[in-house]
Amino acid sequence: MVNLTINNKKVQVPEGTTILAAAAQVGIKIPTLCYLKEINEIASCRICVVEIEGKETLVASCNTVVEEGMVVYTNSYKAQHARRMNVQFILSEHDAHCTSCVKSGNCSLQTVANELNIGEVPFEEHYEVNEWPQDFPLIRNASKCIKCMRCVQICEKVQGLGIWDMINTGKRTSVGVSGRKKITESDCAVCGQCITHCPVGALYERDDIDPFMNAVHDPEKIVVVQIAPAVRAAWGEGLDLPREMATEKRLAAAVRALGVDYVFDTNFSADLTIMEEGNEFLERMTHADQYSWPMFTSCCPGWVRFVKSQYPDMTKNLSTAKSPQQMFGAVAKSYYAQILDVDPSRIFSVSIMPCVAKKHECEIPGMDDAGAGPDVDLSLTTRELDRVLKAELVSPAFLEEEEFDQPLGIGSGAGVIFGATGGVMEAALRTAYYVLNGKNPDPEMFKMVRGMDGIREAELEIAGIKIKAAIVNGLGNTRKLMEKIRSGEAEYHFVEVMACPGGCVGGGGQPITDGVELADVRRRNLYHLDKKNPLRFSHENPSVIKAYEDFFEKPLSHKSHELLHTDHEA
Ligand code: HC0
Ligand code: SF4
Repeated sequence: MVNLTINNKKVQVPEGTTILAAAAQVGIKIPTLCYLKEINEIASCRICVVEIEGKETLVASCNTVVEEGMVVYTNSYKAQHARRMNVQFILSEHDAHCTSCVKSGNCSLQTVANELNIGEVPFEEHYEVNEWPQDFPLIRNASKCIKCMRCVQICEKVQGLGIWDMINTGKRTSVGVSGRKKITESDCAVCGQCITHCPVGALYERDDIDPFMNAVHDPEKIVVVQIAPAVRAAWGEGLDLPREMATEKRLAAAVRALGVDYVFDTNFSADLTIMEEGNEFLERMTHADQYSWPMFTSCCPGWVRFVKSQYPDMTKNLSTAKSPQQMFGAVAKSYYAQILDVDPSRIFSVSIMPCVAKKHECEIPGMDDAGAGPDVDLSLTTRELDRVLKAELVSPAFLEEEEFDQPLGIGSGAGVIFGATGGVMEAALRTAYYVLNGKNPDPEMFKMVRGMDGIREAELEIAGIKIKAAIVNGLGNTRKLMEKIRSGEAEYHFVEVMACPGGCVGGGGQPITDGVELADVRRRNLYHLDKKNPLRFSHENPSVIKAYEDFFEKPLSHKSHELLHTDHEA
Protein backbone atom coordinates (compact mmCIF):
# COMPACT_ATOMS: atom_id res chain seq x y z
CA MET A 1 0.00 0.00 0.00
CA VAL A 2 1.06 3.59 -0.64
CA ASN A 3 0.44 6.48 1.77
CA LEU A 4 -0.05 10.00 0.50
CA THR A 5 -1.84 13.23 1.33
CA ILE A 6 -4.37 14.87 -0.95
CA ASN A 7 -5.71 18.32 0.04
CA ASN A 8 -4.49 17.65 3.60
CA LYS A 9 -6.35 14.33 3.78
CA LYS A 10 -4.38 11.15 4.46
CA VAL A 11 -5.01 8.46 1.85
CA GLN A 12 -3.85 4.85 1.59
CA VAL A 13 -4.23 3.12 -1.76
CA PRO A 14 -2.75 0.08 -3.53
CA GLU A 15 0.41 0.55 -5.53
CA GLY A 16 -0.23 1.53 -9.14
CA THR A 17 -3.30 3.65 -8.31
CA THR A 18 -3.56 6.93 -10.18
CA ILE A 19 -3.88 10.23 -8.31
CA LEU A 20 -7.32 10.62 -9.89
CA ALA A 21 -8.52 7.30 -8.44
CA ALA A 22 -6.88 7.95 -5.06
CA ALA A 23 -8.62 11.33 -4.80
CA ALA A 24 -11.96 9.77 -5.72
CA GLN A 25 -11.52 7.30 -2.87
CA VAL A 26 -11.65 10.15 -0.33
CA GLY A 27 -14.44 12.02 -2.11
CA ILE A 28 -12.25 14.56 -3.90
CA LYS A 29 -13.50 15.07 -7.43
CA ILE A 30 -11.02 16.15 -10.07
CA PRO A 31 -12.66 17.26 -13.32
CA THR A 32 -11.78 15.25 -16.44
CA LEU A 33 -12.67 15.48 -20.08
CA CYS A 34 -10.68 13.18 -22.34
CA TYR A 35 -10.31 10.46 -19.73
CA LEU A 36 -12.05 7.11 -20.31
CA LYS A 37 -11.03 4.43 -17.86
CA GLU A 38 -8.66 1.87 -19.39
CA ILE A 39 -9.46 3.14 -22.88
CA ASN A 40 -8.20 6.70 -23.04
CA GLU A 41 -5.68 7.67 -20.39
CA ILE A 42 -3.52 9.93 -22.53
CA ALA A 43 -4.08 13.20 -20.66
CA SER A 44 -4.52 15.21 -23.83
CA CYS A 45 -7.02 17.71 -22.37
CA ARG A 46 -4.96 18.59 -19.27
CA ILE A 47 -8.11 19.39 -17.28
CA CYS A 48 -7.22 16.95 -14.51
CA VAL A 49 -3.89 18.62 -13.68
CA VAL A 50 -2.84 18.76 -10.01
CA GLU A 51 0.07 20.25 -8.09
CA ILE A 52 2.54 18.02 -6.28
CA GLU A 53 4.59 19.52 -3.47
CA GLY A 54 8.22 19.94 -4.51
CA LYS A 55 7.51 19.66 -8.22
CA GLU A 56 7.77 22.59 -10.58
CA THR A 57 5.36 21.36 -13.22
CA LEU A 58 1.77 20.25 -12.83
CA VAL A 59 0.93 16.62 -13.60
CA ALA A 60 -2.13 14.99 -15.15
CA SER A 61 -3.83 13.03 -12.37
CA CYS A 62 -5.46 10.53 -14.73
CA ASN A 63 -2.20 8.89 -15.72
CA THR A 64 0.20 9.73 -12.88
CA VAL A 65 0.62 6.95 -10.36
CA VAL A 66 0.80 7.70 -6.59
CA GLU A 67 4.12 7.58 -4.74
CA GLU A 68 4.85 7.06 -1.06
CA GLY A 69 4.72 10.33 0.87
CA MET A 70 3.35 12.35 -2.05
CA VAL A 71 1.61 15.59 -1.12
CA VAL A 72 -1.00 16.57 -3.70
CA TYR A 73 -3.12 19.69 -4.09
CA THR A 74 -5.96 19.33 -6.55
CA ASN A 75 -7.24 22.89 -6.22
CA SER A 76 -4.20 25.06 -5.59
CA TYR A 77 -4.15 28.43 -7.32
CA LYS A 78 -1.69 27.10 -9.88
CA ALA A 79 -3.74 23.96 -10.65
CA GLN A 80 -7.03 25.80 -10.88
CA HIS A 81 -5.56 28.56 -13.02
CA ALA A 82 -4.06 26.08 -15.50
CA ARG A 83 -7.22 23.97 -15.53
CA ARG A 84 -9.41 26.95 -16.27
CA MET A 85 -7.07 28.20 -18.98
CA ASN A 86 -7.01 24.77 -20.59
CA VAL A 87 -10.80 24.72 -20.70
CA GLN A 88 -10.78 28.22 -22.23
CA PHE A 89 -8.31 27.05 -24.88
CA ILE A 90 -10.55 24.13 -25.76
CA LEU A 91 -13.59 26.41 -25.86
CA SER A 92 -11.79 28.76 -28.27
CA GLU A 93 -11.63 25.90 -30.79
CA HIS A 94 -15.10 24.56 -30.14
CA ASP A 95 -18.26 25.72 -31.86
CA ALA A 96 -20.22 26.54 -28.72
CA HIS A 97 -23.63 27.11 -30.26
CA CYS A 98 -24.95 25.07 -27.38
CA THR A 99 -28.62 25.87 -27.80
CA SER A 100 -28.87 23.98 -31.07
CA CYS A 101 -26.45 21.18 -30.18
CA VAL A 102 -27.73 17.63 -29.80
CA LYS A 103 -25.58 17.16 -26.68
CA SER A 104 -26.68 20.33 -24.90
CA GLY A 105 -27.51 19.47 -21.30
CA ASN A 106 -25.51 16.25 -21.54
CA CYS A 107 -22.14 17.62 -22.71
CA SER A 108 -19.08 17.08 -20.57
CA LEU A 109 -17.36 20.23 -21.86
CA GLN A 110 -20.41 22.29 -20.96
CA THR A 111 -20.47 20.72 -17.50
CA VAL A 112 -16.77 21.32 -16.85
CA ALA A 113 -16.99 24.92 -18.10
CA ASN A 114 -20.00 25.56 -15.89
CA GLU A 115 -18.48 23.89 -12.86
CA LEU A 116 -15.29 25.92 -13.21
CA ASN A 117 -17.36 29.10 -13.54
CA ILE A 118 -15.93 30.04 -16.90
CA GLY A 119 -17.75 33.15 -18.00
CA GLU A 120 -15.59 34.20 -20.93
CA VAL A 121 -13.04 32.95 -23.42
CA PRO A 122 -10.08 35.35 -23.61
CA PHE A 123 -8.60 33.77 -26.75
CA GLU A 124 -9.41 34.30 -30.39
CA GLU A 125 -12.07 31.78 -31.38
CA HIS A 126 -11.75 29.70 -34.52
CA TYR A 127 -12.91 26.23 -35.29
CA GLU A 128 -12.59 23.69 -38.03
CA VAL A 129 -15.35 23.12 -40.55
CA ASN A 130 -15.67 19.80 -42.34
CA GLU A 131 -17.74 18.34 -45.13
CA TRP A 132 -19.75 15.28 -44.30
CA PRO A 133 -22.36 13.25 -46.18
CA GLN A 134 -25.49 14.21 -44.27
CA ASP A 135 -27.36 11.12 -45.46
CA PHE A 136 -24.88 8.74 -43.79
CA PRO A 137 -26.29 7.32 -40.52
CA LEU A 138 -23.31 8.55 -38.49
CA ILE A 139 -22.37 12.21 -38.61
CA ARG A 140 -19.18 13.94 -37.55
CA ASN A 141 -19.13 17.68 -36.99
CA ALA A 142 -15.50 18.77 -36.76
CA SER A 143 -16.39 22.20 -35.38
CA LYS A 144 -17.42 20.53 -32.12
CA CYS A 145 -14.47 18.14 -31.88
CA ILE A 146 -12.15 18.76 -28.91
CA LYS A 147 -9.57 16.21 -30.09
CA CYS A 148 -9.82 14.14 -26.95
CA MET A 149 -9.10 10.96 -28.98
CA ARG A 150 -11.79 8.91 -27.31
CA CYS A 151 -13.38 7.92 -30.65
CA VAL A 152 -9.99 6.94 -32.05
CA GLN A 153 -9.30 4.73 -29.05
CA ILE A 154 -12.72 3.10 -28.71
CA CYS A 155 -12.80 2.19 -32.38
CA GLU A 156 -9.25 0.83 -32.30
CA LYS A 157 -9.12 -0.83 -28.88
CA VAL A 158 -12.66 -2.02 -28.32
CA GLN A 159 -14.06 -2.40 -31.83
CA GLY A 160 -10.79 -3.36 -33.53
CA LEU A 161 -11.54 -1.31 -36.63
CA GLY A 162 -9.47 1.88 -36.44
CA ILE A 163 -11.82 4.00 -38.54
CA TRP A 164 -10.73 7.25 -36.83
CA ASP A 165 -7.22 8.65 -36.65
CA MET A 166 -5.23 11.80 -36.07
CA ILE A 167 -4.99 13.70 -39.35
CA ASN A 168 -2.79 16.70 -40.26
CA THR A 169 0.04 17.99 -38.07
CA GLY A 170 0.98 21.00 -35.97
CA LYS A 171 -1.70 23.63 -35.59
CA ARG A 172 -3.94 21.84 -38.06
CA THR A 173 -3.90 18.57 -36.12
CA SER A 174 -7.33 17.08 -36.17
CA VAL A 175 -9.30 13.85 -36.02
CA GLY A 176 -10.82 12.31 -39.12
CA VAL A 177 -11.34 9.11 -41.04
CA SER A 178 -8.06 7.22 -41.15
CA GLY A 179 -6.21 7.10 -44.45
CA ARG A 180 -8.06 10.31 -45.36
CA LYS A 181 -10.88 8.19 -46.75
CA LYS A 182 -14.46 9.29 -47.05
CA ILE A 183 -16.58 7.68 -44.35
CA THR A 184 -18.69 6.06 -47.06
CA GLU A 185 -15.57 4.36 -48.45
CA SER A 186 -14.30 3.23 -45.06
CA ASP A 187 -15.01 -0.04 -43.27
CA CYS A 188 -17.06 1.73 -40.56
CA ALA A 189 -19.54 -0.77 -39.12
CA VAL A 190 -21.79 2.13 -38.00
CA CYS A 191 -21.93 0.57 -34.52
CA GLY A 192 -22.03 4.06 -33.00
CA GLN A 193 -19.68 3.29 -30.12
CA CYS A 194 -17.72 6.44 -31.01
CA ILE A 195 -20.92 8.43 -30.54
CA THR A 196 -21.71 7.04 -27.11
CA HIS A 197 -18.14 7.74 -25.98
CA CYS A 198 -17.78 11.27 -27.38
CA PRO A 199 -17.88 13.81 -24.52
CA VAL A 200 -19.33 16.56 -26.73
CA GLY A 201 -21.63 16.83 -29.74
CA ALA A 202 -19.03 16.11 -32.43
CA LEU A 203 -20.49 12.68 -33.28
CA TYR A 204 -24.16 11.85 -33.52
CA GLU A 205 -26.69 9.87 -35.51
CA ARG A 206 -28.52 11.29 -38.53
CA ASP A 207 -31.68 12.86 -37.12
CA ASP A 208 -34.77 11.28 -38.71
CA ILE A 209 -37.35 12.90 -36.45
CA ASP A 210 -38.74 15.27 -39.12
CA PRO A 211 -39.62 12.58 -41.69
CA PHE A 212 -41.10 10.54 -38.83
CA MET A 213 -43.37 13.33 -37.59
CA ASN A 214 -44.27 14.29 -41.16
CA ALA A 215 -45.57 10.75 -41.64
CA VAL A 216 -47.48 10.93 -38.35
CA HIS A 217 -49.21 14.10 -39.57
CA ASP A 218 -49.97 12.70 -43.04
CA PRO A 219 -53.60 11.48 -42.99
CA GLU A 220 -52.90 9.08 -45.87
CA LYS A 221 -50.22 7.21 -43.94
CA ILE A 222 -50.78 4.49 -41.39
CA VAL A 223 -47.79 4.76 -39.07
CA VAL A 224 -46.79 1.42 -37.57
CA VAL A 225 -44.03 1.51 -34.95
CA GLN A 226 -42.00 -1.41 -33.62
CA ILE A 227 -39.93 -1.07 -30.45
CA ALA A 228 -36.75 -3.14 -30.04
CA PRO A 229 -36.06 -5.26 -26.94
CA ALA A 230 -33.18 -3.17 -25.56
CA VAL A 231 -34.98 0.17 -25.88
CA ARG A 232 -37.27 -0.65 -22.94
CA ALA A 233 -34.29 -1.07 -20.65
CA ALA A 234 -32.85 2.38 -21.40
CA TRP A 235 -35.39 4.88 -22.74
CA GLY A 236 -36.09 6.40 -19.30
CA GLU A 237 -32.42 7.35 -18.80
CA GLY A 238 -32.60 10.17 -21.34
CA LEU A 239 -35.76 11.54 -19.73
CA ASP A 240 -34.68 11.31 -16.09
CA LEU A 241 -37.46 8.83 -15.56
CA PRO A 242 -36.76 6.45 -12.65
CA ARG A 243 -36.37 2.81 -13.73
CA GLU A 244 -39.56 1.72 -11.94
CA MET A 245 -41.53 4.25 -14.01
CA ALA A 246 -39.80 3.52 -17.32
CA THR A 247 -41.78 0.33 -18.00
CA GLU A 248 -42.48 -1.12 -21.42
CA LYS A 249 -46.19 -0.38 -21.02
CA ARG A 250 -45.51 3.28 -20.27
CA LEU A 251 -43.20 3.28 -23.28
CA ALA A 252 -46.09 1.99 -25.42
CA ALA A 253 -48.29 4.77 -24.03
CA ALA A 254 -45.66 7.44 -24.70
CA VAL A 255 -45.10 6.37 -28.31
CA ARG A 256 -48.85 6.23 -28.87
CA ALA A 257 -49.14 9.75 -27.48
CA LEU A 258 -46.98 10.95 -30.38
CA GLY A 259 -49.97 10.25 -32.62
CA VAL A 260 -48.80 7.07 -34.33
CA ASP A 261 -51.45 4.57 -35.38
CA TYR A 262 -50.08 1.30 -34.00
CA VAL A 263 -47.41 0.48 -31.43
CA PHE A 264 -45.96 -3.00 -31.74
CA ASP A 265 -43.15 -4.99 -30.23
CA THR A 266 -40.01 -6.15 -32.05
CA ASN A 267 -40.08 -9.05 -29.56
CA PHE A 268 -42.83 -10.51 -31.75
CA SER A 269 -40.50 -10.69 -34.73
CA ALA A 270 -37.60 -11.80 -32.52
CA ASP A 271 -39.77 -14.86 -31.83
CA LEU A 272 -40.42 -15.17 -35.54
CA THR A 273 -36.66 -14.99 -36.14
CA ILE A 274 -36.13 -17.90 -33.77
CA MET A 275 -38.64 -19.98 -35.70
CA GLU A 276 -36.86 -19.27 -38.99
CA GLU A 277 -33.25 -19.21 -37.79
CA GLY A 278 -33.72 -22.17 -35.42
CA ASN A 279 -35.18 -24.29 -38.20
CA GLU A 280 -32.49 -23.14 -40.59
CA PHE A 281 -29.86 -24.26 -38.07
CA LEU A 282 -31.48 -27.69 -37.69
CA GLU A 283 -31.71 -27.98 -41.48
CA ARG A 284 -28.00 -27.13 -41.78
CA MET A 285 -27.18 -29.70 -39.09
CA THR A 286 -29.13 -32.36 -41.01
CA HIS A 287 -27.20 -31.64 -44.22
CA ALA A 288 -23.98 -30.65 -42.50
CA ASP A 289 -21.69 -31.37 -45.45
CA GLN A 290 -23.51 -28.91 -47.70
CA TYR A 291 -22.74 -25.89 -45.55
CA SER A 292 -19.72 -24.07 -44.31
CA TRP A 293 -19.44 -23.80 -40.56
CA PRO A 294 -20.16 -22.27 -38.13
CA MET A 295 -23.52 -20.68 -38.77
CA PHE A 296 -23.47 -17.05 -37.62
CA THR A 297 -26.42 -15.04 -36.38
CA SER A 298 -27.36 -12.24 -38.76
CA CYS A 299 -29.49 -9.90 -36.66
CA CYS A 300 -26.84 -7.30 -35.80
CA PRO A 301 -26.25 -5.01 -38.80
CA GLY A 302 -22.97 -3.73 -37.31
CA TRP A 303 -21.68 -7.28 -37.33
CA VAL A 304 -23.08 -7.99 -40.80
CA ARG A 305 -21.27 -4.90 -42.16
CA PHE A 306 -18.13 -6.02 -40.35
CA VAL A 307 -18.14 -9.53 -41.79
CA LYS A 308 -18.85 -8.22 -45.28
CA SER A 309 -15.87 -5.86 -45.15
CA GLN A 310 -13.38 -7.85 -43.03
CA TYR A 311 -14.19 -11.51 -43.79
CA PRO A 312 -16.16 -11.40 -47.05
CA ASP A 313 -15.55 -15.09 -47.76
CA MET A 314 -17.47 -15.93 -44.58
CA THR A 315 -20.61 -13.97 -45.48
CA LYS A 316 -22.10 -17.26 -46.65
CA ASN A 317 -21.92 -18.53 -43.07
CA LEU A 318 -24.48 -15.94 -41.97
CA SER A 319 -27.94 -17.24 -41.27
CA THR A 320 -30.20 -16.18 -44.13
CA ALA A 321 -32.86 -15.14 -41.61
CA LYS A 322 -33.39 -11.38 -41.66
CA SER A 323 -33.09 -9.49 -38.41
CA PRO A 324 -36.21 -9.01 -36.30
CA GLN A 325 -36.30 -5.36 -37.43
CA GLN A 326 -36.45 -6.36 -41.09
CA MET A 327 -38.79 -9.31 -40.53
CA PHE A 328 -41.14 -6.97 -38.73
CA GLY A 329 -41.09 -4.48 -41.59
CA ALA A 330 -41.84 -7.20 -44.16
CA VAL A 331 -44.67 -8.54 -41.96
CA ALA A 332 -46.12 -5.03 -41.46
CA LYS A 333 -46.36 -4.42 -45.19
CA SER A 334 -47.71 -7.87 -46.10
CA TYR A 335 -49.56 -9.93 -43.46
CA TYR A 336 -50.55 -6.92 -41.36
CA ALA A 337 -51.70 -4.88 -44.38
CA GLN A 338 -53.87 -7.89 -45.22
CA ILE A 339 -55.31 -7.91 -41.67
CA LEU A 340 -56.07 -4.18 -41.94
CA ASP A 341 -57.32 -4.69 -45.48
CA VAL A 342 -55.35 -1.69 -46.76
CA ASP A 343 -52.91 -1.12 -49.60
CA PRO A 344 -49.44 -1.84 -48.13
CA SER A 345 -48.11 1.38 -49.67
CA ARG A 346 -50.14 3.32 -47.09
CA ILE A 347 -48.19 1.74 -44.26
CA PHE A 348 -45.26 3.76 -42.98
CA SER A 349 -43.11 1.43 -40.94
CA VAL A 350 -40.86 2.84 -38.23
CA SER A 351 -38.51 1.10 -35.84
CA ILE A 352 -37.18 2.41 -32.55
CA MET A 353 -33.82 0.79 -31.98
CA PRO A 354 -30.87 1.08 -29.58
CA CYS A 355 -28.70 1.13 -32.66
CA VAL A 356 -27.31 3.45 -35.34
CA ALA A 357 -26.52 0.61 -37.78
CA LYS A 358 -30.24 -0.19 -37.98
CA LYS A 359 -30.60 3.06 -39.98
CA HIS A 360 -28.22 1.52 -42.48
CA GLU A 361 -29.84 -1.93 -42.38
CA CYS A 362 -33.27 -0.69 -43.46
CA GLU A 363 -31.64 1.07 -46.43
CA ILE A 364 -29.79 -2.01 -47.76
CA PRO A 365 -30.93 -2.62 -51.34
CA GLY A 366 -33.35 -5.52 -51.43
CA MET A 367 -34.82 -4.89 -47.98
CA ASP A 368 -38.12 -4.17 -49.71
CA ASP A 369 -39.48 -7.67 -50.22
CA ALA A 370 -43.06 -6.74 -49.36
CA GLY A 371 -43.09 -4.68 -52.55
CA ALA A 372 -44.27 -1.39 -51.05
CA GLY A 373 -41.09 0.66 -50.69
CA PRO A 374 -38.57 -0.11 -47.95
CA ASP A 375 -39.97 -2.69 -45.51
CA VAL A 376 -38.80 -0.39 -42.71
CA ASP A 377 -39.17 3.22 -43.84
CA LEU A 378 -37.04 4.64 -41.09
CA SER A 379 -35.30 3.74 -37.90
CA LEU A 380 -34.95 6.02 -34.88
CA THR A 381 -32.49 5.51 -32.04
CA THR A 382 -33.50 5.45 -28.37
CA ARG A 383 -31.95 8.92 -28.11
CA GLU A 384 -34.11 10.20 -30.96
CA LEU A 385 -37.15 8.69 -29.24
CA ASP A 386 -36.33 10.63 -26.08
CA ARG A 387 -35.81 13.81 -28.10
CA VAL A 388 -39.06 13.53 -30.03
CA LEU A 389 -41.00 12.83 -26.83
CA LYS A 390 -39.60 16.04 -25.34
CA ALA A 391 -40.16 18.03 -28.53
CA GLU A 392 -43.78 16.86 -28.80
CA LEU A 393 -44.36 17.72 -25.14
CA VAL A 394 -45.14 14.17 -24.09
CA SER A 395 -44.51 13.64 -20.37
CA PRO A 396 -44.35 9.89 -19.78
CA ALA A 397 -44.32 10.33 -16.00
CA PHE A 398 -47.92 11.51 -16.25
CA LEU A 399 -49.13 8.75 -18.57
CA GLU A 400 -50.91 5.60 -17.47
CA GLU A 401 -49.42 2.34 -18.70
CA GLU A 402 -50.95 0.96 -21.90
CA GLU A 403 -50.75 -2.35 -23.75
CA PHE A 404 -49.02 -2.78 -27.11
CA ASP A 405 -51.39 -3.15 -30.06
CA GLN A 406 -52.31 -6.62 -31.31
CA PRO A 407 -51.54 -9.04 -32.82
CA LEU A 408 -47.92 -7.93 -33.41
CA GLY A 409 -47.54 -6.71 -29.83
CA ILE A 410 -46.99 -10.10 -28.24
CA GLY A 411 -43.45 -11.19 -27.50
CA SER A 412 -42.05 -13.95 -25.33
CA GLY A 413 -39.34 -13.79 -22.70
CA ALA A 414 -37.10 -15.47 -25.27
CA GLY A 415 -37.73 -12.49 -27.55
CA VAL A 416 -36.90 -9.83 -24.99
CA ILE A 417 -33.47 -11.28 -24.13
CA PHE A 418 -32.40 -10.78 -27.78
CA GLY A 419 -31.31 -7.35 -26.59
CA ALA A 420 -28.55 -8.79 -24.37
CA THR A 421 -25.41 -10.64 -25.46
CA GLY A 422 -26.18 -14.37 -25.39
CA GLY A 423 -29.92 -13.81 -25.64
CA VAL A 424 -30.38 -14.88 -29.25
CA MET A 425 -28.42 -18.06 -28.54
CA GLU A 426 -30.47 -18.84 -25.43
CA ALA A 427 -33.77 -18.20 -27.19
CA ALA A 428 -32.70 -20.46 -30.08
CA LEU A 429 -31.58 -23.23 -27.72
CA ARG A 430 -34.91 -23.18 -25.86
CA THR A 431 -36.77 -23.75 -29.11
CA ALA A 432 -34.23 -26.22 -30.56
CA TYR A 433 -34.70 -28.33 -27.42
CA TYR A 434 -38.45 -28.32 -27.99
CA VAL A 435 -38.15 -29.25 -31.66
CA LEU A 436 -35.71 -32.08 -30.98
CA ASN A 437 -37.31 -33.50 -27.81
CA GLY A 438 -40.96 -32.72 -28.40
CA LYS A 439 -41.22 -31.02 -25.03
CA ASN A 440 -40.09 -27.78 -23.44
CA PRO A 441 -36.92 -27.55 -21.36
CA ASP A 442 -36.81 -25.71 -18.06
CA PRO A 443 -36.59 -22.13 -19.43
CA GLU A 444 -33.54 -21.50 -17.24
CA MET A 445 -31.73 -24.58 -18.56
CA PHE A 446 -29.42 -22.64 -20.88
CA LYS A 447 -28.41 -19.96 -18.37
CA MET A 448 -24.75 -20.79 -18.93
CA VAL A 449 -24.68 -18.70 -22.10
CA ARG A 450 -25.43 -15.50 -20.13
CA GLY A 451 -22.80 -13.02 -18.98
CA MET A 452 -20.77 -10.00 -19.96
CA ASP A 453 -17.48 -11.64 -20.92
CA GLY A 454 -16.41 -10.71 -24.44
CA ILE A 455 -16.16 -14.29 -25.69
CA ARG A 456 -18.06 -17.20 -24.16
CA GLU A 457 -18.29 -20.82 -25.22
CA ALA A 458 -20.77 -23.58 -24.44
CA GLU A 459 -20.94 -27.26 -25.31
CA LEU A 460 -24.40 -28.72 -25.17
CA GLU A 461 -26.13 -31.93 -25.98
CA ILE A 462 -29.75 -31.83 -27.08
CA ALA A 463 -31.48 -35.12 -27.95
CA GLY A 464 -28.11 -36.75 -28.48
CA ILE A 465 -26.89 -33.99 -30.79
CA LYS A 466 -23.73 -32.23 -29.68
CA ILE A 467 -23.70 -28.47 -30.28
CA LYS A 468 -20.63 -26.30 -29.84
CA ALA A 469 -21.65 -22.70 -29.48
CA ALA A 470 -19.87 -19.39 -29.01
CA ILE A 471 -21.16 -15.98 -28.06
CA VAL A 472 -19.17 -12.84 -28.71
CA ASN A 473 -19.81 -9.15 -28.19
CA GLY A 474 -17.74 -6.17 -29.27
CA LEU A 475 -16.08 -6.20 -32.69
CA GLY A 476 -12.54 -6.37 -31.28
CA ASN A 477 -13.47 -9.64 -29.56
CA THR A 478 -15.21 -10.73 -32.74
CA ARG A 479 -12.02 -10.29 -34.74
CA LYS A 480 -10.13 -12.47 -32.24
CA LEU A 481 -12.75 -15.18 -32.53
CA MET A 482 -12.86 -14.98 -36.32
CA GLU A 483 -9.10 -15.44 -36.51
CA LYS A 484 -9.36 -18.55 -34.33
CA ILE A 485 -12.13 -19.95 -36.52
CA ARG A 486 -10.13 -19.20 -39.65
CA SER A 487 -7.00 -20.87 -38.40
CA GLY A 488 -8.94 -23.92 -37.28
CA GLU A 489 -8.00 -23.33 -33.66
CA ALA A 490 -11.68 -23.12 -32.73
CA GLU A 491 -14.62 -24.96 -34.24
CA TYR A 492 -18.26 -24.24 -33.58
CA HIS A 493 -21.67 -25.02 -34.96
CA PHE A 494 -23.42 -21.81 -33.97
CA VAL A 495 -21.97 -18.39 -33.14
CA GLU A 496 -23.89 -15.37 -31.92
CA VAL A 497 -22.25 -12.03 -32.64
CA MET A 498 -23.28 -8.61 -31.40
CA ALA A 499 -21.14 -5.66 -32.45
CA CYS A 500 -21.70 -3.61 -29.33
CA PRO A 501 -20.22 -4.42 -25.92
CA GLY A 502 -22.95 -6.19 -23.93
CA GLY A 503 -25.12 -6.56 -27.04
CA CYS A 504 -27.87 -4.11 -28.00
CA VAL A 505 -28.31 -2.99 -24.38
CA GLY A 506 -24.94 -1.30 -24.92
CA GLY A 507 -25.91 -0.17 -28.43
CA GLY A 508 -24.61 2.96 -30.11
CA GLY A 509 -28.10 4.48 -30.18
CA GLN A 510 -28.74 4.28 -26.45
CA PRO A 511 -28.88 7.26 -24.06
CA ILE A 512 -25.47 8.51 -22.97
CA THR A 513 -24.26 8.89 -19.39
CA ASP A 514 -20.67 9.98 -19.90
CA GLY A 515 -18.12 7.74 -18.23
CA VAL A 516 -20.68 5.20 -16.99
CA GLU A 517 -21.26 1.90 -18.80
CA LEU A 518 -24.90 0.91 -18.25
CA ALA A 519 -25.06 -2.15 -20.50
CA ASP A 520 -24.96 -4.61 -17.61
CA VAL A 521 -27.71 -2.87 -15.62
CA ARG A 522 -29.93 -2.87 -18.71
CA ARG A 523 -29.06 -6.49 -19.47
CA ARG A 524 -30.23 -7.58 -16.01
CA ASN A 525 -33.43 -5.67 -16.59
CA LEU A 526 -34.11 -7.74 -19.74
CA TYR A 527 -33.52 -11.06 -17.94
CA HIS A 528 -35.93 -9.87 -15.26
CA LEU A 529 -38.54 -9.15 -17.94
CA ASP A 530 -37.95 -12.63 -19.39
CA LYS A 531 -38.45 -14.27 -16.01
CA LYS A 532 -41.68 -12.51 -15.25
CA ASN A 533 -43.18 -13.12 -18.71
CA PRO A 534 -45.63 -16.08 -18.56
CA LEU A 535 -44.50 -16.84 -22.13
CA ARG A 536 -40.88 -18.05 -22.17
CA PHE A 537 -40.64 -19.77 -25.57
CA SER A 538 -40.72 -18.27 -29.06
CA HIS A 539 -42.60 -21.29 -30.43
CA GLU A 540 -45.44 -20.65 -27.96
CA ASN A 541 -46.04 -17.05 -29.05
CA PRO A 542 -49.73 -17.20 -30.10
CA SER A 543 -49.31 -14.35 -32.61
CA VAL A 544 -46.40 -16.14 -34.26
CA ILE A 545 -48.39 -19.39 -34.40
CA LYS A 546 -51.32 -17.53 -35.98
CA ALA A 547 -49.08 -15.75 -38.48
CA TYR A 548 -47.90 -19.16 -39.70
CA GLU A 549 -51.44 -20.55 -39.80
CA ASP A 550 -52.90 -17.59 -41.67
CA PHE A 551 -50.02 -16.43 -43.83
CA PHE A 552 -46.56 -17.98 -43.74
CA GLU A 553 -47.64 -21.67 -43.55
CA LYS A 554 -44.53 -22.93 -41.80
CA PRO A 555 -40.93 -21.95 -41.06
CA LEU A 556 -38.76 -21.94 -44.20
CA SER A 557 -41.85 -22.07 -46.44
CA HIS A 558 -41.73 -20.44 -49.86
CA LYS A 559 -43.43 -17.33 -48.49
CA SER A 560 -41.09 -17.20 -45.50
CA HIS A 561 -38.12 -17.36 -47.83
CA GLU A 562 -39.56 -14.60 -49.94
CA LEU A 563 -40.23 -12.20 -47.08
CA LEU A 564 -38.16 -13.24 -44.08
CA HIS A 565 -34.80 -14.28 -45.54
CA THR A 566 -31.99 -12.61 -47.47
CA ASP A 567 -28.84 -13.79 -49.22
CA HIS A 568 -26.79 -10.87 -47.76
CA GLU A 569 -25.44 -10.11 -51.22
CA ALA A 570 -26.23 -6.39 -51.27
FE1 HC0 B 1 -31.32 -5.58 -31.12
FE2 HC0 B 1 -32.55 -7.22 -32.49
S1 HC0 B 1 -31.89 -7.63 -30.39
S2 HC0 B 1 -30.47 -6.52 -32.99
O1 HC0 B 1 -30.02 -5.85 -30.17
O2 HC0 B 1 -31.91 -9.85 -33.31
O3 HC0 B 1 -30.89 -3.02 -32.42
O4 HC0 B 1 -32.76 -4.42 -28.83
O5 HC0 B 1 -34.03 -4.95 -32.14
O6 HC0 B 1 -33.52 -6.57 -35.25
O7 HC0 B 1 -35.15 -8.22 -31.70
C1 HC0 B 1 -31.02 -3.94 -31.85
C2 HC0 B 1 -32.15 -4.77 -29.68
C3 HC0 B 1 -33.09 -5.55 -31.97
C4 HC0 B 1 -33.21 -6.86 -34.22
C5 HC0 B 1 -34.24 -7.84 -32.06
C6 HC0 B 1 -32.15 -8.85 -33.05
FE1 SF4 C 1 -26.76 -2.29 -33.36
FE2 SF4 C 1 -27.13 -4.11 -31.46
FE3 SF4 C 1 -25.39 -4.54 -33.42
FE4 SF4 C 1 -24.84 -2.68 -31.60
S1 SF4 C 1 -25.05 -4.90 -31.21
S2 SF4 C 1 -24.59 -2.49 -33.85
S3 SF4 C 1 -26.89 -1.91 -31.16
S4 SF4 C 1 -27.58 -4.34 -33.61
